[in-house]
Amino acid sequence: MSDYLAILDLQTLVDVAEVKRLARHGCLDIHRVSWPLCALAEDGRRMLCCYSAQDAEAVRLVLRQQGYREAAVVPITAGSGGFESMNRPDACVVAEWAGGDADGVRARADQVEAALVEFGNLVQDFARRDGTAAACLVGGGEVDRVADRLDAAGAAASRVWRAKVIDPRPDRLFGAAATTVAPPPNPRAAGAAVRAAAAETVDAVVIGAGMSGLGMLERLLRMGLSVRVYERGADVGGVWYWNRYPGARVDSEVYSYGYAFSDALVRDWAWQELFAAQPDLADYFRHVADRFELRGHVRFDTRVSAAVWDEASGRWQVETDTGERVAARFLIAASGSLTEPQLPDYPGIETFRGDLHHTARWPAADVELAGRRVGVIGTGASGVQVIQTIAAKVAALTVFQRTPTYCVPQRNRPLSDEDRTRVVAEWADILAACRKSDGGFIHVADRRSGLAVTESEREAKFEALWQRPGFAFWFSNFADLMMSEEVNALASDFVRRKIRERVADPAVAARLMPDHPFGSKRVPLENGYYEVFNRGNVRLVDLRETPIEGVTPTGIRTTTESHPLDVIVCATGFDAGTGALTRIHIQGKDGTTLADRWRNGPSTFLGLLVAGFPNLFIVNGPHNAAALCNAGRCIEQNVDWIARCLDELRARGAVRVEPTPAAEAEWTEHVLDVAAGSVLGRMTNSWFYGANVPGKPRRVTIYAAGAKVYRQQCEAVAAAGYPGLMMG
Ligand code: NA7
Repeated sequence: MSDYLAILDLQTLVDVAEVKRLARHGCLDIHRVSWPLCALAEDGRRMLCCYSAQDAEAVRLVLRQQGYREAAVVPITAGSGGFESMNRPDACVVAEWAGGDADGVRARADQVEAALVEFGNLVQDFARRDGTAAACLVGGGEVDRVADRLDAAGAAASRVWRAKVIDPRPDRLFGAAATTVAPPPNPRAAGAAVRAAAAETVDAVVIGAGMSGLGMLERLLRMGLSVRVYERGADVGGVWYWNRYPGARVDSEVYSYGYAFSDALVRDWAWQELFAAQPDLADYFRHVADRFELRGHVRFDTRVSAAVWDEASGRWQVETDTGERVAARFLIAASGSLTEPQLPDYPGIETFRGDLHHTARWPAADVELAGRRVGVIGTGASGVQVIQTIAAKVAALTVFQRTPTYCVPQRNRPLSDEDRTRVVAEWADILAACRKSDGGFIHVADRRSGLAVTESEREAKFEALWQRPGFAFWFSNFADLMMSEEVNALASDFVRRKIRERVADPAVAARLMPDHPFGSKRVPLENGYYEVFNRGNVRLVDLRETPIEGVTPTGIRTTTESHPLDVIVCATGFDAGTGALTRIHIQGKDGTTLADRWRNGPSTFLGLLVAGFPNLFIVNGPHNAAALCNAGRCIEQNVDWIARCLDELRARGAVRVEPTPAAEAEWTEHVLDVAAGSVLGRMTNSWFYGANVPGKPRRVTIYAAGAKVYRQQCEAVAAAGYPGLMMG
């Protein structure tokens, strides 16, 4: 790795939050560029950025994808200890020299140092590799005086300006976010993560302001608790803040998806489509935050970097990447199950010269696709939505498919006033249906076995479900669809026949037909997906026949061919279930981190609590039903359960809750058994099992018995007085 410098002339005003946002852009991970230092001009119009990267081209690609197309990238030497050893004040004066000066070489750097020595704090002299001075940061002094001293020394700078010094990296403790499971840090050494007790104390810290975080916040405020929420994004919405890719939309009938805690909200919010698109969902969450006055409790652009349980005070000591510290009795992880994007690690990916984006880090300013050659890697729910949305706009679309998926028709449509009136009138019935559904959707399973009917009845049932919108085919199907291999095989065959009917070229149709059990991987909903492959500008590349060998500066190379591309879209999924939690240094009572505890896979009690981590609740994480559910309903149930558990503590005069190791072991074993006994156990090559993340242990992360059974389990624990939990 080498060090590089770029000085950016900013067209729009930039502030610290914007720098932090830029630092989270997925292109830094993709091109393996570390951005350890930024000096931002006080007027927000200029920025000096230092990078460590493989080569200057990688830095240029990052800058291009962040919207800075013209920036010059200069190789520099960053001092003997590199950026880490630098003495960083909060503010500095930047002096910069344009162009090289062959004669100046070493002398110039010496002159600069001599001129500035009086200021006592020459932070860094960024010499070009050819020896000429490029820029320097001066920790003390005023702009005019620095400029005068340089003039007097014969080393006049082309510009001198005052700046704030920022470490843009999102995670101070472990460096740039890893794209694979982070190796567990040494708990003792990392115990220094939270260096001093926090000055401020709140009842609860909530991590994340997505659907779970806002729902939890609203509930805790109603209970009279003081709450601080930390959110990595610049606004509320979670999944709907980050997943801005073309065609992103919800797979739940949207009226059954929103919050149910306020009848007035249900009555007033006018959804426009049966399956709302991302911009409408983002609007909805902004509306909720404003209407229920939640924003004031949220710190945006702030990532929780560490939370350490302090046994003496019985509190979590929480630290953020902005250096904020707060102590909290309860730590509630509302960090989501599908949060950490997973990028492919094909050799050469960092050399690609076009635009390369992960669906979950799509830039706010839309990416130019019209008339360009686009490659999409991945055909899960996100890939299917992108592909069907952009196929008609781009010059050429190449779909790189590793595993075909069973897609069922979404049958989206606009909602009318009449629809909305009906939803309000039938609201109680809608919620009741969701409670009966295995997925928390309005789709409730047929109570019959698929083998208890005649072949023609079964076929008629499959066809009727196929014609209905949403997940009817999955969740209103025969009761044993996911448990009986035979019934599942019949349903799988039905969907394969549908694919064959819709794709003109039989060879392409064959490649699009999955051979794993229906529902053992997440089923995408589609609107015209299969017809895309009948278009002249679309090509399907089956990676099982011709794997990708690598990415080149101009495209993707498989074992047989080079595919020239202008844009690569990685719809390659997430480090699901555990990824968001293991990337935070969450340290329990014996000094062990959660990442360490889950080294061999997650282990939880009800997917909500973890032994050894007192007062930590997980709203949407591994081993609870929320990850594979109509999220609104499952999240709401978990929020409710956690809130009632806190009420119970209050009623008992207790301040601490933690599951026993035995209760945790029992629940975890149950989760593994259920998965093994269902058709899921026959297809462990999915994110349900962590298979999409190299090095991640293969252990099921979802609760395969579904939302209805999960609710019953949680209710049984509450009704029995919380056996398995230690309260004190
Ligand atoms: P998914 O469902 O995890 O899909 C990811 C897709 O990307 C899937 O087709 C993967 O193939 C493919 N993939 C992943 N890594 C690679 C590499 N290295 N090379 C080629 N193909 C790859 O993620 P989504 O974002 O679509 O959906 C996630 C959830 O978001 C979804 O379930 C909804 O709940 C919303 P594979 O199947 O692993 O062979």
